[in-house]
Amino acid sequence: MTMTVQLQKLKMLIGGEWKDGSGGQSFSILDPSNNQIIAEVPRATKDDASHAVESAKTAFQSTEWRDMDSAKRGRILTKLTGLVRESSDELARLETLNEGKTLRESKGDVAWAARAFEYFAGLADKIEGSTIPVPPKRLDYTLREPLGVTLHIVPWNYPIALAARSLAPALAAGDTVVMKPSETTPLTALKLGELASKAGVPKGVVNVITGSGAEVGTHLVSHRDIDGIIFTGSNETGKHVMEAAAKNVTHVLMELGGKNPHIVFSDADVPRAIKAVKDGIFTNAGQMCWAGSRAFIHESIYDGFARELVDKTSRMKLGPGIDESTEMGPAVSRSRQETILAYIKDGVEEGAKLLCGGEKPSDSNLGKGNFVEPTIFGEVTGEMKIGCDEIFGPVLSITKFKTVDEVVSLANESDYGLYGGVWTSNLKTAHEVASRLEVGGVAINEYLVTFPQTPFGGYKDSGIGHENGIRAMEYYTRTKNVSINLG
Ligand code: TXE
Repeated sequence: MTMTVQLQKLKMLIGGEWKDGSGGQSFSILDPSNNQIIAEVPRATKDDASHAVESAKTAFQSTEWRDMDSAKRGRILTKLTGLVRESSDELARLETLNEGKTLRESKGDVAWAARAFEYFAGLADKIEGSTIPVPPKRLDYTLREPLGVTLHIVPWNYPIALAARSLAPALAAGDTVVMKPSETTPLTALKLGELASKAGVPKGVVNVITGSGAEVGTHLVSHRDIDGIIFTGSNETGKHVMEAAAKNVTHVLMELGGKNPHIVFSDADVPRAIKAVKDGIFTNAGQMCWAGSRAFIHESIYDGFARELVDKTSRMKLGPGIDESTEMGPAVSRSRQETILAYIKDGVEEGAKLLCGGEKPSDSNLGKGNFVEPTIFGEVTGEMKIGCDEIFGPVLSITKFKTVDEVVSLANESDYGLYGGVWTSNLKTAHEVASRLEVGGVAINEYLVTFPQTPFGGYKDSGIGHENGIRAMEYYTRTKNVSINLG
């Protein structure tokens, strides 16, 4: 399917104005299915970044937003929810053209983003402090105040969903925002900035700047006027961000990588489990922190399971996400494609058994895009690079296990601890494994599920703190204790 794309020249949102970069430079934004330029966005300078922080700080100090009746803030978020829903076709199309994922996935992500705004709209006037029993003739209570100017560093794999995931609670809390989307996928974040203004968010409360991580990101994370950083990305960058934040004692909320176990017991609903194991890794071409990249299958069902999984995987239709018949789109960039292929080569050299995929697709129509075949390895060990690194691509390893103890120990071998899946019809096994997995989230008898109302965060090297749910508000607000002597 071919598609004519009109080149968009976009601006970034600073202090309520749409601006070019002060250095006059721009980034070309590519469609990963063919590497054609689909948009130009400004390349922000450090000055632009400082200007965005200043605008957010002024908007915070002006108190219009943070002291607004919280029910009214909620109504503005409700309006934003409606605008996102009304624009969902455009947003989904933009997301697919920019990130590469299938249109069906983008529609799901946009719907999820709208739900996040809706959920936090409802929470805006329910952020309560407490009264605390203290010795007589005193009153002690706590106030939940907005955190301040929050910096949102958003990655490229779920651009709109992850932008909404942090923007919604920050706005509900009365914070002001500087958002820096990934330089690869800024289009839907810019659109969100536009919709937030349309919904009635005051000028300067939401700033969206398009700049590189190395230049603008580094500058922002060490800025004194940033009160909290919300970062989703790689562990390596996350550690740099934490170091910079430590110098200013800035709060951080981090969601980093994963190498997630997906466990199938012999008493599972096998056809559903096969589909979930396949979707759990090949959705978004495997570019997911919560990808079920390590599947553990009970030995009694392993052979049939593996045969059918490999068969279904080998028949997946690759193509541009915009084509409705596509089952898996490309990697987001040429460099990601190269990294994934290099991991596959390593896996073969280290002795893992390649069961399917492993190459760029042979279809010449896909040659200009960043496609990698969906790939499955057997006989992978935790010592191999492909067994322990987050590949962040369509590469699955499948391993046999015998007992609960063995599979729990294999699953917990990883330094990561983001997410895990368990398939069984035995309630006792399900609960036991869920409690023994060292991960921040477990899905039982389904995979890849998260709601704006359920906490999402990592154990071990996978992150700090929680997004989503009421608990997220603990991060986006500060607690002040007030103690009064009534004697
Ligand atoms: O991530 P980076 P990259 C993992 C995944 C992937 C790897 C590399 O394993 O293969 O990261 O991807 C901004 N200061 N995840 O290189 O560098 C950058 O502009 C401040 C997991 O794209 O972490 C972008 O907005 N910011 C993940 C964001 O950080 C900086 C999602 C993420 O980029 C910066 C994405 C700096 N010094 C990648 N350098 C997940 N948890 O879902 C970069 N950035």
